[in-house]
Amino acid sequence: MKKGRIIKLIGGLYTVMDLETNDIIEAKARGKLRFMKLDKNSSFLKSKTKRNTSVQTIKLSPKVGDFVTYELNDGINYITDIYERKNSLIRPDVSNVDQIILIFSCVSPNLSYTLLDRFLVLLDANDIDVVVVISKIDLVSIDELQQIQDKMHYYEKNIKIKLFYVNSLDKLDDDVKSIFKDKVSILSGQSGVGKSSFINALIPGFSLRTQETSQALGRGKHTTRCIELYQYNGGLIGDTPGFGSLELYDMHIEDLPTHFKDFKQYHCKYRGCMHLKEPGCGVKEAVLNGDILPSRYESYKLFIEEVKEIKKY
Ligand SMILES: Nc1nc2c(ncn2[C@@H]2O[C@H](COP(=O)(O)OP(=O)(O)O)[C@@H](O)[C@H]2O)c(=O)[nH]1
Ligand SMILES: [Mg+2]
Ligand SMILES: [Zn+2]
Repeated sequence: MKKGRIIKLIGGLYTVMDLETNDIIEAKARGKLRFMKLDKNSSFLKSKTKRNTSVQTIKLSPKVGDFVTYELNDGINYITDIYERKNSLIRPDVSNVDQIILIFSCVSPNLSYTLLDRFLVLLDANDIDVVVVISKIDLVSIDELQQIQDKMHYYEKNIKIKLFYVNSLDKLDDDVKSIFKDKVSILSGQSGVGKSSFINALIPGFSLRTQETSQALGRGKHTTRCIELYQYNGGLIGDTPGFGSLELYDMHIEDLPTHFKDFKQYHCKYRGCMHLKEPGCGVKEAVLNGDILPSRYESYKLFIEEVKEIKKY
C-alpha cells in the first residue's frame, strides 16, 4: 500500500503525489470509501454543528489536499483509504490547509476593510492561520500607500497578522517566498486582486491565466474554476476564485466577540459583554479613545446584525 496526497481532481479522476517518491500518478476512488464508519471524535465530523454521540456512517469522497493510501489493481490505481483531515474547507473544496493567503489590492478593486474583517472572523473560527498580502502597490501614490500601511499596521500590532506588500509585475522579495516553505497555502481574495499574477511571480516559468490574458481569449472574468495544488518551496499552493460563501451562518452570536482578537485586551464590567449597549464596556471606551480602529467596531456591529438576521430563519 502506498501513501500519497491528492493535488488535483477533474471529472472523477484524482492526481496523487506519492509521499515517498514525489511521483505524480492518476487514481480513481473506490466505492467503499463512500461509507466509512466514524466514531464521535473523528475529524470528519468536526464541521457539523450537531455532533452525534454514536458511531456514524457517512458518505465520504476523497478531496484535494487529502492524504490517502492507494494501490494498483489491474493497471488502475485506486484510492483505498483517506486519512483523518486536520481541517476541511467547503468552497474551495480542499482539506489539510496550513494557511490562507488573503490577497487585497490597493486599487481595482480598492482594499475593503470590511471584507478583511469578515475573512479574519471566518478563519479564526475555523482555526486556520492567515497571511495578508497587499498587491498593486505600484498603482498608488506614496501618500495613498502610507494611509493603507498606517491602517494595516493596526492589524499587525493588535491581531498579530503577517503582512506583505507586493507588486506582482516585478520581482518578489525572498521574505515573501519564505512564507510558503513546507506549507499548504491557499490563496484567496476577490476577483481581480491579483491572485494568479502573484503565483506567476512566485513560481518561475509559471503562467496561470490572469484577467488580462483571459479577456484576450474572450473568456470573461472567472478564470480559475477548480482547485489544483502546485508544488512550491517544499509545500503546495492553491489558487482559488475566492470563497463561495462568506456568510457567517454557523456562527453563534456569543462567539463573535472572541474572533475580534484586538478587543480582548480591554476589560468590561460585565462578563459576556457584547460591547453594544452595556455600561462599563471597555471596548466601546477604546473605540471612543481611538485605541480601536473605528472600522473594526463598525464591522463588528455589522456582523452582529447579520448573525441575528440569519438566526431568525
Ligand atoms: N500593476 C499591477 N498590476 C497587477 C498586480 N497584480 C495583478 N495585477 C493585474 O491585475 C489584474 C488582475 O490580476 P489577476 O492575477 O488575474 O487577479 P485574480 O483574479 O485575483 O487572479 C491583471 O490585469 C494583472 O495584470 C500588481 O501587483 N501590480
Ligand atoms: Mg485568477
Ligand atoms: Zn464590552
